[in-house]
Amino acid sequence: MRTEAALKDIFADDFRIGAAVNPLTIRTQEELLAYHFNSITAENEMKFASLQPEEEAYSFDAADQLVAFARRHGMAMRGHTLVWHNQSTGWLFEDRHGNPVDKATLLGRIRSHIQTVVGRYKDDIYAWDVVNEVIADEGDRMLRSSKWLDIAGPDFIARTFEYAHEADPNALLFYNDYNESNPGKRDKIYTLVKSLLEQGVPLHGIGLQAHWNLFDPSLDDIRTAIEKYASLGLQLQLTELDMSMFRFEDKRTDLAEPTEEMLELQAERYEAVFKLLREYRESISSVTFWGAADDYTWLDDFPVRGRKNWPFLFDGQHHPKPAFDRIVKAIK
Ligand code: HAH
Repeated sequence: MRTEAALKDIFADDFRIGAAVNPLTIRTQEELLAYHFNSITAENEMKFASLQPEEEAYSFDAADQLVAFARRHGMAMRGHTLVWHNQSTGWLFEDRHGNPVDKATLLGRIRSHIQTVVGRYKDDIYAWDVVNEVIADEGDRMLRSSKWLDIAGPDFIARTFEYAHEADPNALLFYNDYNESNPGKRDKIYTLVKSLLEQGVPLHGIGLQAHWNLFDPSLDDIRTAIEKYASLGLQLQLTELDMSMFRFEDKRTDLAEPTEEMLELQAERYEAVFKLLREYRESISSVTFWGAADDYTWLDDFPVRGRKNWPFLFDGQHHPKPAFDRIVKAIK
């Protein structure tokens, strides 16, 4: 039996508390998820390659299981993601001879995909990450190079939002990206979204992935990013929050457990972050972690092979960590 307060209750007046899940974790973490969280996102199961691995041969089994889990527990569900340069499939960009398709064919295929997928989950999914990670990380260049950009030009972004809106006029549509608090990338994300809004594109929110670590980004940079995005009059969601124990450049692989010092730093950092997020509760409608507890995270083995990570508020046994206790103490 759990005695700690539930995250979803602590933040009930502020924002939803979500977790990314998969068919394994809805079994292994069911009790934790049901107790603390009131929203889920499919970690991989609604990406293009998972849903339509071959043309017109959809596989909905795994995604449907997650949707059923959300229903059973009365949770909200976010959709992730419709257009992304990764976890897509070769066939989408090619004709049957392996040559690149033209722009009309590519847009026709994504429109049909969106009609099918967004249409199918209309009653269950209230918000979609429509376009994921199209901004370039480095330099002045705005859009990252991709097959999308090569074939369709920058238009694919606006068209994809229009198709999603057409498929479900009630869904909230998000642009989602990482390194969102980095000043250079922040300004590019802002500029892209602003120009989409000026073109009348149906876009309702910005997803800040928030793959952060103990040291970066600074609280000041997070705050400035939130204020800048919120100034567009959109709602914001943290869509993939985790707090890695390691700096991005850190390659160490010697730890079997987090040190006391790491757990303490992580507690301070989570406390400060959630205090800050609460200041912006008028703009932030949901905070989703990219997982739920330290027994499973995409950061195990990424980006450093053979290294475990402990980025969440709950440990490998699903017990509250120091970071959880600090948040509760700071908020109530
Ligand atoms: C996110 N990318 C993706 O949005 C999510 O779908 C995936 O499961 C994990 C992380 C973040 C990212 C990346 O994939 C590679 C390098 C940097 C950041």
